[in-house]
Amino acid sequence: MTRTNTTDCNSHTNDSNNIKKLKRGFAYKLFYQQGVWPQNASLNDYYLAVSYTVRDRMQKMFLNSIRALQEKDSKIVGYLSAEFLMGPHLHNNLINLGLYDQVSRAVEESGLDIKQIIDHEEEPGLGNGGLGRLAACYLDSLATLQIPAIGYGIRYEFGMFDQEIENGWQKELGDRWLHPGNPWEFKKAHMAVEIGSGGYTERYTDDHGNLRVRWVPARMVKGIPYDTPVIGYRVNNVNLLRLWSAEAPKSFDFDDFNVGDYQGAVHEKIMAETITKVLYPNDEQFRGKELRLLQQYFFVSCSMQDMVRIHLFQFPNLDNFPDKFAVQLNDTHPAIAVPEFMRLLIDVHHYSWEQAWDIVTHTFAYTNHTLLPEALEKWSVDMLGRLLPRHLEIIYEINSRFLDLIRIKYPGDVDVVRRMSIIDESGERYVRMAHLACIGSHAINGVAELHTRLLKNHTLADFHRLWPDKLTNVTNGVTPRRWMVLSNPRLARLISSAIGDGWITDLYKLRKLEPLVDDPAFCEKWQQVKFENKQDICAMFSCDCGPVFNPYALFDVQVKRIHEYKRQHLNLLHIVNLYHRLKNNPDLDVPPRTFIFGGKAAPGYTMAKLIIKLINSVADVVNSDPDVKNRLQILFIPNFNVQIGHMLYPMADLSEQISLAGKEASGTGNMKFSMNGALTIGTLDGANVEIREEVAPENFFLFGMDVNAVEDLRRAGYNPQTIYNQNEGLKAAINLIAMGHFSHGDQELFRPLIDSLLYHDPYMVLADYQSYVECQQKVGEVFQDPGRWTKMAIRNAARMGKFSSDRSIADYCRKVWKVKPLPVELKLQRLPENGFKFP
Ligand code: 4GP
Repeated sequence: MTRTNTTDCNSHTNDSNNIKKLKRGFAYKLFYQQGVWPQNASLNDYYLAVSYTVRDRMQKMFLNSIRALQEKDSKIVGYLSAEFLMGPHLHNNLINLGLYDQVSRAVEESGLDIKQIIDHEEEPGLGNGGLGRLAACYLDSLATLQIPAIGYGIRYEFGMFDQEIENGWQKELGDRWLHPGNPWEFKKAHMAVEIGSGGYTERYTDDHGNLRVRWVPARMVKGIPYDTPVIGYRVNNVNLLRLWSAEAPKSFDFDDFNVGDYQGAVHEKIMAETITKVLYPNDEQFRGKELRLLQQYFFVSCSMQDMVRIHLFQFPNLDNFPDKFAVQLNDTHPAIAVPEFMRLLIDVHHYSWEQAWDIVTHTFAYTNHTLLPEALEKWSVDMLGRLLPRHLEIIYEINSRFLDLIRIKYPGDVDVVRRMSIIDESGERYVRMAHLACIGSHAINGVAELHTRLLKNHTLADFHRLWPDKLTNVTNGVTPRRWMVLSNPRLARLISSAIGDGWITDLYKLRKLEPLVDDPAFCEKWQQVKFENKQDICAMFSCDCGPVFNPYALFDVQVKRIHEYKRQHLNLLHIVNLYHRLKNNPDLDVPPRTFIFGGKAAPGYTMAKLIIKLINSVADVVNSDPDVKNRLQILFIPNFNVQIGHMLYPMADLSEQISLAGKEASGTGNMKFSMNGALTIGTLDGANVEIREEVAPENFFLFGMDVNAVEDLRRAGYNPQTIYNQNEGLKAAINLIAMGHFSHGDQELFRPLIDSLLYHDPYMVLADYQSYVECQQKVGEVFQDPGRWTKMAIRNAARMGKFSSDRSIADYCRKVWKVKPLPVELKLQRLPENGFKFP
């Protein structure tokens, strides 16, 4: 898996030649593309000039990759995802291209600062959290493993909102990622496709006497693809992220304009462009908005039409489509692809129902990402029928045939028919998208072993009983390129100097670190890396007014979306308890701790927003209390995103993975922390279970109930008040909050949160409290033995092989997609001296 004929060259002369060329490239781009003199250029101009220069270096590979696809009959993965949380591109591309050192020297010799240029990039935040970031890791691994793939999604004009903290509360600001200009994308206006909505369907007889159906949409919009090249690590393969943007079919209506209706003239344009305007910021919370359904249909139809076009470029018909494309539905957001592809096959390409269904069900596979019932998408039949009348007809037909099968399989069992139907008829009628996805796919997977087991036994139990081989597990993974090499260069250097750099593309090689736990010099270097990473963040946050963080403290970090099931409030109860104990007993033998939080709350999720306010309120009091100075500090880092993640995972000592067992499908932050040498405190939930298996129980701080205990407790009748009444420490912590200690005496502010914990506690925070506090006590004790801690940390990192997204993608390729690598050769090396002769 090495690149051939690349600019990545070792010799000194070549190096300096390349640097010269790069410098010339920057100047050229600044002059011709940005149109400025260096002395007038802004930082943004420099960023763009450097990025365009780097992008040019990818073009040769990009075009050769496309050629390889056209020449060789290989299968392509079409990854349909409403979210791709890519993170900044420049730094990643430099690393994958092997150009980081040369470009930073060229930048430096041009009088600029590479860090400043890299940090200037506005990251494309086109995702909410786990699901979108996973999609981005998978694109990196697909390219690195040389698997041809196209990621299909939406080019939201406004991605995830920016979070500011004002007086302790979250404030949402619009994200302006496109504002500075996006040097990484290519607009392909000539590949636009047309997308309908609304209207009606009609029956007609074609010239051959066949009865056919036609959808007559009321409105049309154009889908314009924007392509971002995705380069693998040190290979020639460049894949594609193709994001769709909506435009009106014509810019405005001259008739309206001429009669003076200026508003009316642009109305259609504005309406069309609304479709891809904004990402819905709800994580695992279904909201049933019409525009969201339109977004889903829009990008799915664009993508399916695109794949059909690519296929027909090579083949006379769609008979063998599933041999050419494996299409993954990343959750149910793209599940409307099932009836859309049926429509294309039957209405447009005139396949019979049976032929079409065979093609569809051999094409799609579906990944489920959540067990939360409130996250499962179900669209009102009325709305879906209004927006997509033909699709509703097709869904009914799919359902009717499917239910016939169920009736034959389970004669007389009306209950199973009701449960498995695509249409939920228990009240207002809904289309259950998960059922549609399951029925239309040849494979279904969960994202961690426990999650898959729970899908099999609960959420999708009926489907599993019907098709025992369809449901499989593919445990999530994350890319070590971004999450180690890019974000933790000190650690990456240390590891490579000890065991070589093979681990970057084969993470199991980290195992070679294990014997080094007995090498004191290595352990010392390991500690030094962590310490320097911590110092970096301390330097960023030290100012006259705010707390100065102590790099010798235990850095205890919880960064992820704010959600009650993730239990940031459990973490807080422990902090308040520790604070209370330290106040009462200044001699308490616990190590100093810095608690760090980060994460966004969905704008409409009141309780999550109140948790943010509580974190900040507790921070205000604790950080300014001289009694605990240097022993307890709390920091809420606003606007947690990929960029901030780069900084936080490498400096953590302790990773908080404390969700209620059975709620977190997998988690991926847990993997990022461990590979960077943090120890986990966690429940037996999601991928924690497998992380603990890999690193061994003695290197993992386990607490709390497992899924069975949770189930038993719920069945027995859970009463949080009993726990509160019996646990003095818990009572003291809750009372401190309730009495207004952290809210200037205001006893009302946090009452909804306290009441929820005391009278309802849906995520059983109180039930796990004591076990958590005891486990934290153990964490503190172990941390006071740095030798032991370091060994545990090294063992954690060393055993992370399984959690590389390369392993996940290899699993998908083998179990689900049946695709093979297509190594790309650089046939076209350079442009011909005399230019091309255009065909
Ligand atoms: C998330 C899950 O909550 C998380 O456990 C998992 O690691 C991640 O997907 C990737 O599989 N789910 C979502 C969602 O982000 O919107 O359902």
